Amino acid sequence: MGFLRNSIYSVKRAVHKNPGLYQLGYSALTFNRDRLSQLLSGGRYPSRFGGMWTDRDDFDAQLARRNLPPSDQQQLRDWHENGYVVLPQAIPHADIDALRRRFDDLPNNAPAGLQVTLPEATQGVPYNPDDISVHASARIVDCYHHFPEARSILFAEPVKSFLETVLGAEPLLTQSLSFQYGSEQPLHQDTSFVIMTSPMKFAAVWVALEDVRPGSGALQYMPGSHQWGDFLFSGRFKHWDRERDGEAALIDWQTWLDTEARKRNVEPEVFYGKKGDVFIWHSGLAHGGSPVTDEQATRQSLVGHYCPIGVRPLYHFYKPGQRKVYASEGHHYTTSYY
Ligand SMILES: O=C(O)CCC(=O)C(=O)O
Repeated sequence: MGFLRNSIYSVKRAVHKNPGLYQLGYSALTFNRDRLSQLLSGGRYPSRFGGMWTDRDDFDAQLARRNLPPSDQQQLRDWHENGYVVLPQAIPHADIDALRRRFDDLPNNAPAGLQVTLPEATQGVPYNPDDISVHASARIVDCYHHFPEARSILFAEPVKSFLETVLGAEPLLTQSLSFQYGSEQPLHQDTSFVIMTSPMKFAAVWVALEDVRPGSGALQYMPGSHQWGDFLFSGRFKHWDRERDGEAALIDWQTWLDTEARKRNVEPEVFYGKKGDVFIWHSGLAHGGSPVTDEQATRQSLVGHYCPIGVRPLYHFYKPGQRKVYASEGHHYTTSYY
């Protein structure tokens, strides 16, 4: 498998020198019916990379066709306009306490091979409790693979039902991040780093595992930014690739986000969720972690990223050993780490 992966990376490096060829190969490799149907709909989305039915310019007609109860319709109008929704108290506290007990126990009893990502490392590193500290932006990745308690939360009925509605199919959980402290990650759109075969057709779920306190680095976001159109990496791509685009492209993208926000007078808003509240954002919504000003304040939270079944995370192609889709109690997930 290592040989296959190295070969894939060598081909990728070679075609980086020709972005047109890269784009052609990339499109052929990631071709799927879902993406095709978005392309055939002929420019109905604010992004040239398509999106969900809720992004279409005939959203009102699409909504009317679905015959939903009035409260669901309002929620979907908010999602369409703002790019996020809040599901208050969607997760039972007992489920959260069960997962927190797992986390509390990690320093003594971590699952074999558990991984963490750190901003300075390009890949996951083995879990080490010393890495989990304030300002470290450490994230335990895909804990749902190890802990059924995390799957209960990430597939809680209100969460799964909303995702299924906007994605138009059963959600496939492709990645999770667990935070002990605020991430302090600059405002960004997931589409640059979380790569799916339908680049705009995925969503993220943020679960408050405790009440979010001022100073703990609350989640912040730019309402409506999912409709700002496309920043193109190397003039063609929705996602960033370090080798292809370089670090400087990330600065250009940040500048673009700032400019688009200023044009529309949009300021970041902050989510002070209570334990059990859920914030769901659209793949294109600019969001991040606000600065941590109280170093004693934890901000325990769990994030999941999902695409619809039928779409795939790109790691299924460049990490062929990680293509497996796991079934668990009627839900489906996949992981690039385990
Ligand atoms: O929770 C946060 O502070 C940010 C999380 C985030 O940006 C992400 O998961 O994409």
